[in-house]
Amino acid sequence: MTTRRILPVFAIAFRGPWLGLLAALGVWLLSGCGELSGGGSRRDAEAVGRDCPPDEEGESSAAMASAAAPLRVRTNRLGIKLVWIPPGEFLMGSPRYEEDRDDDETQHRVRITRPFYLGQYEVTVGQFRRFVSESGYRTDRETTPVWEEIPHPEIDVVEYRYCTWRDPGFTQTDDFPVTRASWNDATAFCRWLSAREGEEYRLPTEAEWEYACRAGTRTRFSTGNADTSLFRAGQVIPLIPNGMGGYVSQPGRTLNTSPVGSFDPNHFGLYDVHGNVWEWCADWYGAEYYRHSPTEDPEGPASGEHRVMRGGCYVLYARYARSANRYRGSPSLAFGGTGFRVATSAGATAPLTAPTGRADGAMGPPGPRAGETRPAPPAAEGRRRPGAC
Ligand SMILES: [Ca+2]
Ligand SMILES: [Ca+2]
Repeated sequence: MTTRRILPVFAIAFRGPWLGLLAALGVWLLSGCGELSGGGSRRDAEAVGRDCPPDEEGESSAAMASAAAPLRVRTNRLGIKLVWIPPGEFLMGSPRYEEDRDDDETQHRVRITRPFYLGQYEVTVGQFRRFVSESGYRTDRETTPVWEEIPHPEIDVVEYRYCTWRDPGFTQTDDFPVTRASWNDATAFCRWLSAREGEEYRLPTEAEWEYACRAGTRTRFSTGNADTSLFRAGQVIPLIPNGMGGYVSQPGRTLNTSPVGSFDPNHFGLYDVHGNVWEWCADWYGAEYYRHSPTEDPEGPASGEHRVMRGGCYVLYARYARSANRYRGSPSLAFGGTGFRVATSAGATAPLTAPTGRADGAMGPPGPRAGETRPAPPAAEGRRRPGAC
């Protein structure tokens, strides 16, 4: 791995306890990276009638049937593993009773009418490096550097530096997710990948992303409702409430991203949909969009100021990684938690064929292959009884 510091560290400051440092980091995230709560209004819930009460929740039959089927994965020439996602119907957004929900999560029914492939993992540093080396692309962060504070709680200091995807402020290998990728960078990667592979790659729509993330569940996370349920499935800030107004840290966890696939997948076989890095979606963000969204294959507002990102990231609490949580940023925004995964509709309607092999030069982490069994369904808390509300 090549790590390059654009500017040397010029200052080392701030001494304080571990939790104080994390609190400072949280303040930075909330102030420097934008507002984390969604827009919209409390009117949203009333606009679509009642939400499903907890005891009447149904489950997506297509998603559940798919969960029992063999995992269908193909690997493209770059080595990106793509999981086949079946068409289906689901409730997008969150019910009014969901803890920590924002007003822009009005629950509404959505149908994904066409199957598609979605990256099994977030795009990695190694894959992004191939893109940059072959195309000469310079990211938004490289053309417009941004000053950052990088905490080092293990030695009780904060350093200040310019960070890019090459140098995130901690040691990374090629299997880590790329960070500090803007929406512009992510879509440039998709254009390059499309030309290289001879098939169209794109970012998932926001609806496709949430459908794939939930994989048939309606709970706060694909793992259940409790924050602690997420710790086995995603890299979020390693703190949990101690019940006395404070937090305790999870032993053995770091403040960095983790190599992709380090945690349990959801039962579509997708890794890191919760946490690690935020994932850019194709859509413009619309705070009111859910109130009038088309039912079939919604693609977001026709125009806007911000693009959508989903899934939370490694320096935020679990609640930001909820399946329904929405965040957004300008297309050029890139910070420590911004990454992406790719989608393609190419070949998604073709019948299942023999497992595909990896071509020469393929890159990417290991993972389930076509024909392998899907991961076990989530705990009972994350499953729902048949029958829609
Ligand atoms: Ca939000
Ligand atoms: Ca993620």
